[in-house]
Amino acid sequence: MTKFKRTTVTSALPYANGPVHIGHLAGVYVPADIYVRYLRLRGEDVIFIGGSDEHGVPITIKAKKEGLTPQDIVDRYHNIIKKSFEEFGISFDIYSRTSSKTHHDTASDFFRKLDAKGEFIKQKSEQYFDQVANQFLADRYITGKCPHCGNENAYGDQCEACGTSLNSTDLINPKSTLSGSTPIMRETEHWYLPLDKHETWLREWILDNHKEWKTNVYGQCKSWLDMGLQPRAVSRDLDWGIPVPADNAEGKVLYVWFDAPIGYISNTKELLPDSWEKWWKDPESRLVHFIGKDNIVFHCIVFPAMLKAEGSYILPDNVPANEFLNLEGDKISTSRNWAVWLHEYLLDFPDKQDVLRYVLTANAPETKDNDFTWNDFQTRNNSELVAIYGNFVNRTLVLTQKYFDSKVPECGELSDYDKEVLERISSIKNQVSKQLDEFHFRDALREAMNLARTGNKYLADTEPWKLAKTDMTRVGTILNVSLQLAANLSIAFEPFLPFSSRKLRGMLGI
Ligand code: B3M
Ligand code: ZN
Repeated sequence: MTKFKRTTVTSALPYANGPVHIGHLAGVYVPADIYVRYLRLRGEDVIFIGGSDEHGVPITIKAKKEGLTPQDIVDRYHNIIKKSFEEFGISFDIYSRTSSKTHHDTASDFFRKLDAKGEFIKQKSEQYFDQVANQFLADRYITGKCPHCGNENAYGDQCEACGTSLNSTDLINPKSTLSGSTPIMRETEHWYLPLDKHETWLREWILDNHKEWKTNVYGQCKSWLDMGLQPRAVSRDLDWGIPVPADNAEGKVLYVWFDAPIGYISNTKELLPDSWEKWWKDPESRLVHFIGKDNIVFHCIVFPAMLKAEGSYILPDNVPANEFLNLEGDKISTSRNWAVWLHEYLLDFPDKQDVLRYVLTANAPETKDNDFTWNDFQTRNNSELVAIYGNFVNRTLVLTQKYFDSKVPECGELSDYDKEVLERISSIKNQVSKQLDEFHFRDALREAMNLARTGNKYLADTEPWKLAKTDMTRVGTILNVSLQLAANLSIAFEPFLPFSSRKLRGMLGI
């Protein structure tokens, strides 16, 4: 943080084709929110940018299935997602959407600038075309027999039966899902970002200069770079998205992965119309992207190449991507409806945001895929949140009420033990900070919980309820120390458990 004046924190823009689930939360939004709240607590200049990703093929497929327009679909899910994030305490400074005018303009201008600078190449290729529906077919719009396992209903991009990634041309007996007809091959032309041209500086920038990135992120980048980068198409033949702002581009839109990351910029513009540039262009500004592991290549390689090609932007300083969260031993899946959906959780547990935030952080998939189970949820609630944190706060407040009528008692002479406990406060604070600076959220949370553990042990060791008969001065000192500890708990936990912290500050009158 030291060498930077301000930090722009982004979290992946969720596709507005379904609600948000615990996998998204654990991987992206909870850690991003913790980090932002932590920076705010430290008095850093920070903005937290979010929004919905409203383009891409899955949205058009969902719309067709329901007999609605893509706009209907994104309106529905954007609103659900936005509301559930708000209720869950994800403290975005802005949550906008890529169908906004600002975004369409910003992404179009970005494309135009790269085009004018000669940063694209145009290439012809053959693609499946549906003659009945009269349109080119995205891979998802084609089904056929999987060449690996024989599943008759494999998609053009993936066979869900055997998990293999496919190209639509791999499918045996391909059929268009739009009309059921057999598609033909037809020539089309697209704009490509020649990533191969960027390989040299990308290698140096990541492999030499960002060795501090998480090993999962660094490793994935290295393997992409070692395989050698290829030009990537930035346009598609599709009728939903941002029209390609160039000549001879009829029926073509910007590829969703070209426009979506520009959404971070558009949303900053919408938040700060007059000063957005300094957050994105001043070398003293720092950019941090929170994402899931499936988005690493786009944020560490493709988007930086776009920013570099444009020429006036800073590059991300860190991309602390997480691995995946499973649910009860099984992969979370929107299509199989195997997920805990945030908006449904909030209906079932309207005032238990912090419990889920706690469990998802304590069990975050930081270095490997992890599993969410309701059993673990219950255990962590009962034996950690209630038995450690809740118990300490409760005992401290009840004793203060009982013996001092809820007034903060005076602090008498401090014993060595008292001093040791007070020192623990600042050493734990440093530990939490250090872990958060390094994006180790689980360890940071564990440290914060150690403060509550310290408090419980302190009360158990000093037994103020026994001293109440003989030495009220000493009881006052113990409770004074305990109250200081509780006050600091509300700070240490603020990034993680913001609802409980606010409540605790209210109870303590701070
Ligand atoms: N919507 C993919 C995802 O939600 C994509 C992220 C865009 S971030 C610019 O996983
Ligand atoms: Zn298969």
